[in-house]
Amino acid sequence: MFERITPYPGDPIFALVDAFHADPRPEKVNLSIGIYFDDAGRLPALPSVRAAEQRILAEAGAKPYLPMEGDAGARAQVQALLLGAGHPALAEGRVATIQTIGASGGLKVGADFLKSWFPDSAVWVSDPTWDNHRAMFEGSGLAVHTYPYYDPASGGVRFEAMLDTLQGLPPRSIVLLHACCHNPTGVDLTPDQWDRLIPVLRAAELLPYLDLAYQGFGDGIDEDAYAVRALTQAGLRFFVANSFSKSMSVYGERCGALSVVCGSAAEADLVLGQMRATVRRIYSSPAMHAAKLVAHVLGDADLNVMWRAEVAAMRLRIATMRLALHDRLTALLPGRDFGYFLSQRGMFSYTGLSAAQVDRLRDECAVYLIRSGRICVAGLNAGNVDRTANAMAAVLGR
Ligand code: KET
Repeated sequence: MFERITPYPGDPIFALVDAFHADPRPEKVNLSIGIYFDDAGRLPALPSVRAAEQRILAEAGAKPYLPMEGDAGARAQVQALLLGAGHPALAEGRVATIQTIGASGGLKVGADFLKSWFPDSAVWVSDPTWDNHRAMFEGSGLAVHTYPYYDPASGGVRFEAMLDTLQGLPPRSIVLLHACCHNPTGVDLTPDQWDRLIPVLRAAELLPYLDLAYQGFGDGIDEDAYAVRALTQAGLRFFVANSFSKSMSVYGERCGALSVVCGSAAEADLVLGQMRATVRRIYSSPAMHAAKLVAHVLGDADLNVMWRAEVAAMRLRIATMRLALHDRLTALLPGRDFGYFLSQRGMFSYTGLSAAQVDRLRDECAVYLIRSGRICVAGLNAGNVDRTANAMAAVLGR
């Protein structure tokens, strides 16, 4: 019956985490997965989230199913976080939001929804992107292509080439965009570039799909929502999947949402209805604890302030590590330009290290990063940044 099933080679990111944990070398450094670690190398439990959990425990009671679309309080908080409280689009009722199983669940529900209602549309993702984007959309039966994005020569965005490609796409093509903290490159569009992109999306009648997994890790919680707000302001209809995995350090709780900004309340009702139907067919309804966490942390004024400060501290620590790695590498290899560590945004840096150099870092120095050369800067700390810089300099210098 099952002999013909091919073996799963494993996911490149999760497999590397397993390899890291199995490595007996005590000095090992984990820069693989997109997880924020504190300066002691620990996964933080944010005080705002812990306070929310205490309240949730205190009021623990019956545990009915949530509705397919999730908890109303959590959904309203997500909308306010994305657009800013009191945004006219919210008052107009033209945003349809469902609580999802992390951003991944949101991306998947959106992909299935799009396959049902836009079956002839193809998906266009940045070159490069998070590998799972392609896997998820292809898994829903949609064709996936790439548009030009990262320019290895300049370390910037091939913005004109990106616009050229996008303006030539068939109407209703789906364009996956990283709202901030581009994974894997750390290279984002500037607000000016978003402002130039939006008319192109509109003129070509494209369907933007934003992935916002790192809100708060770029320039700030509101700053990182620039794309969401600018697209809404421009009157575009679009999808946005957002995550709290990183910003609340609740990876295993699977807190996320999918929102669709629509043209009217009537449209939003139709979209919400079919998103509910899509959820019912996949996992029926989302998780209650995840909903309560989001609703409490964002919905309680004190916890919200606390959380914003915690996110700012994580963002600042990453910036400090970027600077430390930059300075150390510049001292070790004075002829080279490591300015990209400072200009890139979010958890990730694209180092330009080749797969062979990445393999050497792992084998010879116990420094783990994925083979694209992406490092998770949030895995660096005061105790390992010098060692990491020395190891990188050694493989770069030879
Ligand atoms: N979108 C992006 C762009 C992303 O980098 C991740 C996770 C997710 C969505 C998933 O978010 P969640 O809400 O937890 O479902 N990325 C890291 C971990 C992973 O690969 O799953 C990473 O790239 O290392």
